[in-house]
Amino acid sequence: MPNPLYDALFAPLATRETPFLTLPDTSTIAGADFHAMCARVAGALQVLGLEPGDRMAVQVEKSASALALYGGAVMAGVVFLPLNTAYTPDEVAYFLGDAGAKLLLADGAKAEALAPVTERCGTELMTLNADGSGSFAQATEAAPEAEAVDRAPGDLAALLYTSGTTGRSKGAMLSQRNLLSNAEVLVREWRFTEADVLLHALPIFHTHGLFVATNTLLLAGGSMILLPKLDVPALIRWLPKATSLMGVPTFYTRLLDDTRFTRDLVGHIRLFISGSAPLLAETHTAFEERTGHRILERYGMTETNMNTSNPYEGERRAGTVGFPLPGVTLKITDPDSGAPLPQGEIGLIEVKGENVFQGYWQMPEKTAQELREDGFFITGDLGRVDEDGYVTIVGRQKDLIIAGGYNIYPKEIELELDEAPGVLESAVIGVPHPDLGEGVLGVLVPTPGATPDPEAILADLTKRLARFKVPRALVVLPELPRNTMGKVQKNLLRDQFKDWFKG
Ligand code: MCA
Ligand code: AMP
Repeated sequence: MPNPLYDALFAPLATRETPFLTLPDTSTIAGADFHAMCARVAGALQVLGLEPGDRMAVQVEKSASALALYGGAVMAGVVFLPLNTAYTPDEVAYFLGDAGAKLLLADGAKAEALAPVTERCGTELMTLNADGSGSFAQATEAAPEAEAVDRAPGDLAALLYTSGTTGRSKGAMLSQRNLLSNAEVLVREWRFTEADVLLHALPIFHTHGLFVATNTLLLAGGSMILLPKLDVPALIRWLPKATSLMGVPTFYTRLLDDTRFTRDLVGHIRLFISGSAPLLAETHTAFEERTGHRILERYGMTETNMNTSNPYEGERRAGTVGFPLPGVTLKITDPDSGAPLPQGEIGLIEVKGENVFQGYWQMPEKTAQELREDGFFITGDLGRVDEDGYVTIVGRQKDLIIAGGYNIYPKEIELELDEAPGVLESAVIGVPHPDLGEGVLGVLVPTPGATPDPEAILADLTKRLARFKVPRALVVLPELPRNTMGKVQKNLLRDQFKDWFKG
């Protein structure tokens, strides 16, 4: 019975006796053993009554068992909904309710705080801890190894939430075909083979660590060294055993900050890839000077997987995101009229291809705003294509901050700040940050006669919002700069506070 994503990515593991995963303690998990873990997850999901098309939300620490949840979901036809481990129970509640998730898998340490939320949402709560224990772990031990169920290429494999400019997150519906077509292209374009060992230190709740990294290595028949998070000393220990690394720009700036990161250390590496946020040209240059390697920068989105990439062979041009990938059509359009612009002009980047998602979960209007009837998706990124065909991202039309590769929508934070005691209104901006690329800064305007207490406001915010979204600092201004239409001029604020996080 066909299940295209399973057949291409996971089925080949079933007979593989060589390691698919290497863990931080140097132990390994053979392909066949990982396949069995996935099959038991699928078996447990079936015993629990989840059917193909049901949504399973997952908020667990990174581990081999956590990765097997993805494989098990693919086998059972269950839609995989991974959640950032930093999300608070309030934030998780929104995703469970919106997606109508049948099951939430969470770390045992968070179960008590999440129980009222899952009860309210009618979602079953089970636990899976990083050490492989928990009620779901027990369920998988008792479960039979299931066979993969039948799936069509257009069936949903995953629902990944992206924050929204209006403050409400939208679930990007990704089909089996969306994921598989992109993995096929990336394996070819980046020359991944079964000889590859990827050093995997990204989170597995986002497209980058979950699909770009994992799907590509699965399809190529390669293996991964699975580290729980970015930890530079661990990276330095493991780099000599790897052939490739994928990271957000912070990975590369932090490595460069360490004197042990040398050309000798990376003699075994064939490819460094960067994405999710702009890689500064100066990082690119410093990296090449230190290691002799040119980082390959690519550009993608949750809604589209990967759209463009610098070439494997040929010039990897600093400050650009390379060419549209095979199968991806990219055009630059006028933000007002939607009409295509002449080559070289700056406009909105639109993309079309098998990689482009199926729309936003239960949001037909939002889908219609961003996904044109002819299949072009309006990315919200501003860019241009130079005469050689290289795409450069020059900015964003969407009001979005990218800190350390995490997307943060100012509106969500402004809505909270506006409610804070003594605050009349607020504006949240991203300004240059030496480690994270952009850092979140909140600007407050007090209600007449009031003196807002930034520390108390931030402490309160932390209860409701994931910490990475909480502004690193709050500043108080008598008023916000506005244009004649009354719109807040965030560009002026960004300029005024551009040095806030510097030195
Ligand atoms: C952690 N903190 C952050 C971030 N990460 N603050 C802002 N932005 C962040 N990205 C805060 C924590 O809340 C905490 O705050 C403090 O920093 C230390 O936390 P810790 O966990 O120790 O941080 P870290 O381990 O140093 O993590 C930084 C990191 C990590 C390595 C940059 O965030 C990371 O792995 N980012 C990758 C994100 C990613 O995979 N993005 C791909 C999205 P406090 O001290 O207040 O408690 S997919 C995508 O964008 C598209 C599809 C694409 O093209 O890939
Ligand atoms: P997300 O919605 O989390 O998938 O983030 C997607 C956004 O990340 C894109 O719309 C871009 O704004 C940004 N992005 C991804 N890769 C790059 C890159 N190489 N350079 C600049 N921005 C990037």
